Amino acid sequence: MTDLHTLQTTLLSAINTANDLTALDAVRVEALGKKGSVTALFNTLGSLPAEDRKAQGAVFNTLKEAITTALNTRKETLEAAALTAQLAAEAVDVSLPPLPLPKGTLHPITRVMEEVTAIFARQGFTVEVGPDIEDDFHNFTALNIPPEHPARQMHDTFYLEATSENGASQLLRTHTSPVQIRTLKEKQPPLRMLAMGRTFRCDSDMTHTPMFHQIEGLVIEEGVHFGHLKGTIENFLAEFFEIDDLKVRFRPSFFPFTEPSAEVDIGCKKSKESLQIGIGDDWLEILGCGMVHPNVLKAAGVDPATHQGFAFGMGVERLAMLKYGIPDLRAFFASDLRWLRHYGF
Ligand code: 2NM
Repeated sequence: MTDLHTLQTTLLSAINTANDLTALDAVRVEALGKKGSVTALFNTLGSLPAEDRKAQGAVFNTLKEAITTALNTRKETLEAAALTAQLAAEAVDVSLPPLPLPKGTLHPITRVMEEVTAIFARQGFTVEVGPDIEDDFHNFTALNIPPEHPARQMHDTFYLEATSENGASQLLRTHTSPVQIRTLKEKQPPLRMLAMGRTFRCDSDMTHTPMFHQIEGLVIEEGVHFGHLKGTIENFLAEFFEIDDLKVRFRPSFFPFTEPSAEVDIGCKKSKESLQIGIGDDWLEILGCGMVHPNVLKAAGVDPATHQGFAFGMGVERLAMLKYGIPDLRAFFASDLRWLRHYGF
């Protein structure tokens, strides 16, 4: 009996200290396998007197059941621990992007806006922002485009159905100039700023998309004159197109918000197949500019008697097409991955 008790204690201890399922199964085979220690006990029954067999068999069965129960309990514990460990090891954060990480690129529009920002930042310009949804005052009236002015029709404005709190009609800004008005109202001159971003005009064909991008600049400083405007623009274009002796031409023009106004061309060579910037005797229109109209300064709370300034504006898609040789405007917004990978940076 003492032997049986020792055997049970030894086996139970081995079961409860088995650290994994393999070790536990080894204990099971040691006890209950064909040549196991508990199996061996049952093999002794045959040699016992018939009247003792039943009682002794019951004792062995009790032992076997105790061992079997302990094996099953330990097995469940080890399996649960193994599952917990496996779940922890295989944990996946489904919010992460797939690996290997797909490589993204900068859209050419973003690239141009960053390049222009870098060039003007060296001259002390800041970048200012304003809303895409504007009111009539900031988009038109303050820019010397009063109601019934023909320039309003030129802009093919998208009007919203809702009106703003003061009853004024809301619209999608047709240029980034309202950002200049808002900035001037808030900050005191001297001011050197850029506004850039989305603009909207109800126009869609080979060379127009209803949403496009503009970059505009404004400098308001005492004593600023057209010479500063010319120098700023010439320097910018040479830097942007990376051509030191780029030919630049100013042509008289008209904008309601500037007086005098000019359109600026750069020297190029046009042929049927291609366009080369920096060589040749042809001209390519690239931006508009001028001295800010006194009415615009007044509308923004600046006294035209003490301050003047210049402003300029250009289309981002056009700059990108010229600098990077992108032929088709409408591809900019088609979200074609092959195009984005080809022209992205
Ligand atoms: C252009 C051409 C000429 C311009 C004017 C202003 C403001 F708000 F200061 F009056 N911002 N941008 C301007 C002037 C824009 O784009 C072709």
